[in-house]
Amino acid sequence: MTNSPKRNTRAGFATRAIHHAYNPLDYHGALNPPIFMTSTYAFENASQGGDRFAGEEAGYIYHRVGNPTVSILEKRLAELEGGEAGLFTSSGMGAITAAFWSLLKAGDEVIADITLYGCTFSLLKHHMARFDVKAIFVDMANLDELRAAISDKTRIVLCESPTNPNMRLVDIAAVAEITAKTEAIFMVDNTYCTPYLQRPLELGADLVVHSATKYLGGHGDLLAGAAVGSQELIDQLRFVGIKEMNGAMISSFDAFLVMRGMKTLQLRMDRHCQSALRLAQFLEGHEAIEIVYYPGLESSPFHTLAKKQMSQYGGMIALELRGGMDAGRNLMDALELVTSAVSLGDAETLVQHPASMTHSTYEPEERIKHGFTDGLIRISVGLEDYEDIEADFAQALNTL
Ligand code: 3LM
Repeated sequence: MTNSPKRNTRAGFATRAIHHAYNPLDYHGALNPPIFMTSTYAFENASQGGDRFAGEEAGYIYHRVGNPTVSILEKRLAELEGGEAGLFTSSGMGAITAAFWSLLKAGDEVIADITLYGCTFSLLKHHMARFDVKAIFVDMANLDELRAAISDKTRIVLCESPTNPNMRLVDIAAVAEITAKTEAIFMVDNTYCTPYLQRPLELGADLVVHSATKYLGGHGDLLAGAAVGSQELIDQLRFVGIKEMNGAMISSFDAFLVMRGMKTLQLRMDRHCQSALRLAQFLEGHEAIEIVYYPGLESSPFHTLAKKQMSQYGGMIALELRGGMDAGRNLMDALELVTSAVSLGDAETLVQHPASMTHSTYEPEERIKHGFTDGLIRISVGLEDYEDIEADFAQALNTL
């Protein structure tokens, strides 16, 4: 697998997203990487097999530990995130649990921001506790809360930015400065941004995780996850978390689909961001709407931070209607083009109600404590003609 310097180094983002870590001439000229559909790999002889298992010789052994199609994708994402090594998994939760299983032991503590994707929250709050790993939730917009919570038991500090579902931002460089003085690994879920909008490793984070189901795949047709970090960290995730604990290896077919999606990542993200900014501005001016949460709006308390750490403001919007939860559900039902569905980052504009869907893992009083209300509606702005998206929201809002 040649990573030809002529083709790949110091090229722009889109060029690397299309070419990095693959040279067609290494594979019979095939423009696209072959999909290696194999669970196991033949050894030349017994000693070679033994050497591979012992890590004394490079080479593939078994799909759960590595596959040539997946390797190309892993190198490509690592390159785009600015990390040494990458790992792809069968889902975003597969990547997050691979990190937890690999890095945590009984007695450790994880400090997480108050707002997280619902299943990540539940994993920390309910399930890690069963293994004597304590989760401490702090408002990471308040760095003093973080400083006060960190101790020698802190093994992982975790945040999303922007947060799912309420679009709060965490100052990644500021958190990294604090965690750098400790033994803790600072892990950022970069699903909402992708490396095109934000590169947490360059801001000082140690580990980036993704739900590649979302913008990286980009077409709502697969489930995948990823992690990027130092070779040492990624080796731990691969050889402990994936190989011996959760087994959440991505299929080579899904790896091919993610690679196909990533070829248009920059184009798609530009469009998601442009349409989301316009829609947020339109929604903010509408009389039925109480508040719009979007870091691109001048009114957002996170606008200055967004300009500092993101190159654009992303494709996700959250809002509260004046009529609260009932109005939110009525809005969802009145939309005609826009689809009611969870997930995000697809070509289709999607709308969902976090309190009863993605974030129903929080108790009602927890949702308030963790920064979002039962009336919140989340929009994943798609790639349709902007005018059609706005027209659908306009007609649906007018029915309220
Ligand atoms: C959702 N989110 O609609 P998978 N990290 C973040 C995420 O948003 C997600 C994951 C990790 C949604 C999925 S809800 C049933 C649908 C920031 C997923 C987990 O395992 O690939 O789904 O990633 O917000």
